[in-house]
Amino acid sequence: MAAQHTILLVGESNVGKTHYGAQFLKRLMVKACALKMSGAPTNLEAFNTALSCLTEGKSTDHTPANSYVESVWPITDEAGRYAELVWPDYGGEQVRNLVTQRRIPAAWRERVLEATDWVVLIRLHSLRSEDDLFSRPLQSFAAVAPEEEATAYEPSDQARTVELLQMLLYLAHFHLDRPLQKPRLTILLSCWDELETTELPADLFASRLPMLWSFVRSNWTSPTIIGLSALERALSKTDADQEYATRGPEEFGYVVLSDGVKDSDITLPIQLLMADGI
Ligand SMILES: Nc1nc2c(ncn2[C@@H]2O[C@H](COP(=O)(O)OP(=O)(O)OP(=O)(O)O)[C@@H](O)[C@H]2O)c(=O)[nH]1
Ligand SMILES: [Mg+2]
Repeated sequence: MAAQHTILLVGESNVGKTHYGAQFLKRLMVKACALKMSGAPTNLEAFNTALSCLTEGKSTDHTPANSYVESVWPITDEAGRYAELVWPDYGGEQVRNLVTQRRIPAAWRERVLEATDWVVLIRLHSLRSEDDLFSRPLQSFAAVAPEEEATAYEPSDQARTVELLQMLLYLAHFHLDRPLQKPRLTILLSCWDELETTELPADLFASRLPMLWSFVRSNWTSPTIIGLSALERALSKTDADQEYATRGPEEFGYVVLSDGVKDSDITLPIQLLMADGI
């Protein structure tokens, strides 16, 4: 029986969801990965613009805030396992709004309930590292006038992400009395090339976002942390990258697996989920 892998792909605006989707799809189309397209994909429109920009060596635009499209890609892996991959593309503001408005639209509730695997994209380079008790002396917090503090309060990027995961877990009726095996959680540290690091993805994650790491590690039995560079380098919206245009976008992009091994097959995070079974 065909497994349906409905990915709950979670990422705020500007983390690289659209470029990853387009690069993934391109790999499937030109057969430059271990996964094979084994039927007709549907709803490719969401990625058409991105695909044509990448072919010219340019990056594509921000996805409109209210848009939400699901594309379905029938795929088989090297062991012959078949899956329908349901891949969404949407404006990342929707994810930010779930937390700030503390209301889950019905459509998002359904998506959370239907998802088999959770894949969270985090772009470390654009996250703020907050001042806290560990980086500033206590007096500097006491010195802030109470009213000022009240208006300026905003949860940190880490706290917001923990809150988001907690809301999703609650919605999906998962209990945290023991660490979860399902839904499997994969964290992709996107735009890995920007970080210019040789650290292991999990080590970097743990040192940059210790609170989030601790939440993830204590609530999932085996979270997977992978570095992802869907593009391999920064692209401009206006000036074409000639090498991209001549060699083709499928020649660019890589993942850094948990053990630090770099691989040009950016579909690997999904292959790992398929190999693990449902
Ligand atoms: N350096 C580098 N830049 C990347 C990579 N992937 C995406 N980008 C850039 O990051 C920016 C955001 O990428 P998008 O794919 O549009 O992000 P998104 O998550 O779809 O954002 P919204 O549509 O606003 O939700 C774009 O300017 C991309 O060119 C990468 O692997 N490396
Ligand atoms: Mg987008």
